[in-house]
Amino acid sequence: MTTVFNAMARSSKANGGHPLIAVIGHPNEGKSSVLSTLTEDDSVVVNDYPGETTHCQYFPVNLAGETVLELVDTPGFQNPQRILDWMRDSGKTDDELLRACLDTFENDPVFHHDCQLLQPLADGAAVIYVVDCSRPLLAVDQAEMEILRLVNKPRMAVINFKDNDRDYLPDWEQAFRRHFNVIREFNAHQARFPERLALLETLKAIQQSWEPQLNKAIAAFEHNWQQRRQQVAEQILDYLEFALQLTIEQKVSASGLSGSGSGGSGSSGLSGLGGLLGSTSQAQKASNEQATEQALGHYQKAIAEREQSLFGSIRQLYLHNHFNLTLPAQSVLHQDLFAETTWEVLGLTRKQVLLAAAGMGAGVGVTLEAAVGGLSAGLFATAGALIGGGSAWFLGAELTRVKIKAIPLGGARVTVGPSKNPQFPVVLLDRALLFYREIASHSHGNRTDTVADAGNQSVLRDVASEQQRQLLKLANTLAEGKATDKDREALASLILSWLEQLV
Ligand SMILES: Nc1nc2c(ncn2[C@@H]2O[C@H](COP(=O)(O)OP(=O)(O)OP(=O)(O)O)[C@@H](O)[C@H]2O)c(=O)[nH]1
Ligand SMILES: [Mg+2]
Repeated sequence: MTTVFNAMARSSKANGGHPLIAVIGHPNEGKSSVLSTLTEDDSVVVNDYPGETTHCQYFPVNLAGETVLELVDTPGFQNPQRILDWMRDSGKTDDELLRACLDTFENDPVFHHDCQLLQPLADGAAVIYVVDCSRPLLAVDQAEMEILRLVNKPRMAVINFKDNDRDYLPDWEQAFRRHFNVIREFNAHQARFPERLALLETLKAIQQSWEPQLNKAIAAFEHNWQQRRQQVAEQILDYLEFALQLTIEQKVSASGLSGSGSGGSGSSGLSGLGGLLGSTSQAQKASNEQATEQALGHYQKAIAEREQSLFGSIRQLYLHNHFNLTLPAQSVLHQDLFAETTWEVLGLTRKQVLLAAAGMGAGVGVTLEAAVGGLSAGLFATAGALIGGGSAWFLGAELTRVKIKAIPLGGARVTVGPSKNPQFPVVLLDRALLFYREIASHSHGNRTDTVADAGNQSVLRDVASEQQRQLLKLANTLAEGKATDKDREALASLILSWLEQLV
């Protein structure tokens, strides 16, 4: 997919008529973080160290080859009081003041940052003034705001709370009222897509002539997000199809068998395996066990790898390309797909499975009992434990079929999969939805590990029972390779409707 964003061209000027907005403020207040979140660009440098940004960087937002909006990251003010004193003495205002100020200070290294941040204003930029209002208002802040008032560019104040302390807010608000028409709270670490759009909406109020371009940009952002969600829904569908249809075959070495597969007949599930094990030698049992274990291992690995590739692709679609964001510590996604905890926390409840699967007929079959049985009793134990544990494992909770079949010229073949467990698609889907929720709600300016936890519990336990029924039915047709285009479309749109509710 081509993204609407393009942060490559970093030296553009507002000569194309599109809105140009400089993000300005005191050092270390979160300017770069706000810009990163607004442009969905995690290549913007954000750092604890004040003075991280030392020169302007331009971040155009491109839509179908056209720049509709451009944000400028700027260094923080270094000498606001001295600049303000000079400005007051100059007796000038507006553009004349701006130009005179740049002419006077641009070759003085002491004023390098101040001139850098004022330059975009001379190029026609409006101002987003970012302040962390969880700290007290200082004289330098008043000086910065006064400079912005004197040069008189369209401007809004953006309150970015770095802490929860709101005690100083009244002082700030009073100062803002003197210098800005528009004031908006926007948290660079927490703002999600709707809040970002709301900020763009607000920009219309500071520069009316930009309204058509801003409307166009907002519509394009919305369209782009819809497209991304559709892509994610399709990718999840492909992943489900892969996992539900997967079978792994493993040859059992003939050397391990005492006879030439005499006991092995075409068989499936517990009775087949039990029959085979009951009538063969110890060596044969060991070989069968080993092959089954290997096949189950390959089966789980193939699905886990496919899940990781899906996750990587969702991450890319949501433009988390540079910063390796960490999921909340308590997220169930830290657990393996086949870990017991995963199956306890995700999937439907016993009652929901029974209700949703009612009337589905043989498609779910014996595994329905399995799915609502004791899921915690070693569901994904290794094959060794599985065989050693005997029937309890299978009857308790069968994830997938294991077939062992003798081969005419000696040896046998173990087949694992496809899974007919009705919880299987639900757990796979629940994990994909959870991952999507974390990624799509993670703001690009947030580079810390303290991601707001959106909750760990199953998404699908909370959807309407009719949707759960539909999901099980459609997943079953997918698993059996009988899904028509209409079934696939129905499942994709069901997934899409859940994705839409998550951000
Ligand atoms: N908790 C929290 N921290 C934030 C927020 N915004 C920024 N920070 C942190 O504040 C520090 C400075 O953020 P930057 O975005 O680099 O600030 P800046 O204003 O661009 O800084 P300079 O370029 O150095 O002037 C970083 O450690 C950020 O993670 C926020 O909304 N919440
Ligand atoms: Mg910065």
